[in-house]
Parts: sequence; C-alpha cells; structure tokens
Amino acid sequence: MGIVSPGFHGRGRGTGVELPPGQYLTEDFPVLSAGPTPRVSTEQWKFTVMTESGREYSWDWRQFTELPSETPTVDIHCVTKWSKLGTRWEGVSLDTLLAEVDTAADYVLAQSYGGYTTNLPLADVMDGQAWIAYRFDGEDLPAEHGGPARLLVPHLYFWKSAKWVRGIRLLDQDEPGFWETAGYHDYGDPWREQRYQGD
Ligand SMILES: Nc1nc2c(c(=O)[nH]1)N[C@H]1C(S)=C(S)[C@@H](COP(=O)(O)O)O[C@H]1N2
Ligand SMILES: [Mo]
Repeated sequence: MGIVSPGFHGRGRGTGVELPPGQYLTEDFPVLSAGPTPRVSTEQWKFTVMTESGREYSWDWRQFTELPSETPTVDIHCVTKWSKLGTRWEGVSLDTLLAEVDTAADYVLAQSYGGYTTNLPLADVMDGQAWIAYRFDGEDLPAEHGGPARLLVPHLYFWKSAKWVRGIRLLDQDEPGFWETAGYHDYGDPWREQRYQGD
C-alpha cells in the first residue's frame, strides 16, 4: 500500500489520484461549447464515415443504437484545466463502426452538427480508445453535453471529444480542426501537457 501525501505534486487533493500536470479535480460537469447548442432529433440524426477515396458508410439512429455498445468509465481532462474522474458512458466503439470500413488512411477529422471539427490520428480512435457515446451516467446524453451522440476520446484533451458528432472523415493527410486552427495543439496529450502549438 502506498502512502498518500496530500498536496503532493501532480495528485488530486486528498484523493490519491494522479492528475495530468496543471489539472484540478471537479465534481460537476462544466459545459464548454464554442457556439449555440444544435438541436438534432434522433429522427434526423445520421452518422457517416467517409473514407479517403470518398466511400461513405452511414447509420441512422436505429441502426446505430442496434450496434453492440460498451460502457466505459473514464477520466476526462479539459484544456481549461478541469478534470473529472470516473465518468460513466455508453456508446459504440469506433472499432465496431470501422470494422467493415475499407481504409488505408492515417488521420481522422471528426465533424459535428453546427460545424465544429477536430482532428486525430486514426490509431488514436482504434483499439478501445474511442466511442460514439449516447448515454452519460445512466441517462440519454443531454444536448448541452453533445446529445444525441458525441465522440469520446478520453486519453486526449476533451476538445477532441466532438459533441453532436455527425461523422468522421478518414484522411491521408492531417487536417487541423476548429481549435487546432486557432492555436491549440495538434495532438493534445494531457499527460504531456500539449495544450498549445509548440508545447
Ligand atoms: N461540437 C463541439 N464539440 C465540442 C466543443 C464544442 O464547442 N463544439 N467543445 C469541446 C471542448 S473545448 C470541451 S472541453 C468539451 C466539453 O464537453 P462538455 O461541454 O460536455 O463538458 O467538448 C468539446 N467538444
Ligand atoms: Mo475544452
């Protein structure tokens, strides 16, 4: 058994939990949106994977929610420095969505209803690292947190977890998204404190 020393650098206060550098713990769930909350009904909702050769694979809400889902419990880290531990989600793994997709791409650009985008290496959304989540804490995902469904990529800063996601584009070349174009880090690893370009 380790000894928990309160105030030890890099640890959440009194929890014995290690946080990424510069982060603090929060119990509530802040809402961070760059614009208005798009209201997308599940009747209108569609998720599309477009490959580098222009081939499209789409799921409507019913097809999507009939896919096998997973219930990850994960820690999330916002670049504005809050971290929330043990968040409980339900969603479809990107492994499931990409299983039948024919691609040799290296990058992903996630695209949201409302126009938000964010880029990631394809490898970072594979192998159990990313989900299209539609439930949070046992409830349907509220619109302000990205419902009907959002990308969830907990090992990167939370801006990579695109809310109101409508699809992903698979790309041969990396293409910066909304915040990455505005000077945020291309990759965004919270453990390496990659907040801004050049970090
Ligand atoms: N479509 C969209 N997705 C988004 C954002 C946004 O403004 N629009 N903000 C990002 C940022 S900076 C963060 S920290 C998280 C916030 O998610 P939350 O509002 O559920 O806490 O969503 C990310 N995904
Ligand atoms: Mo954020």
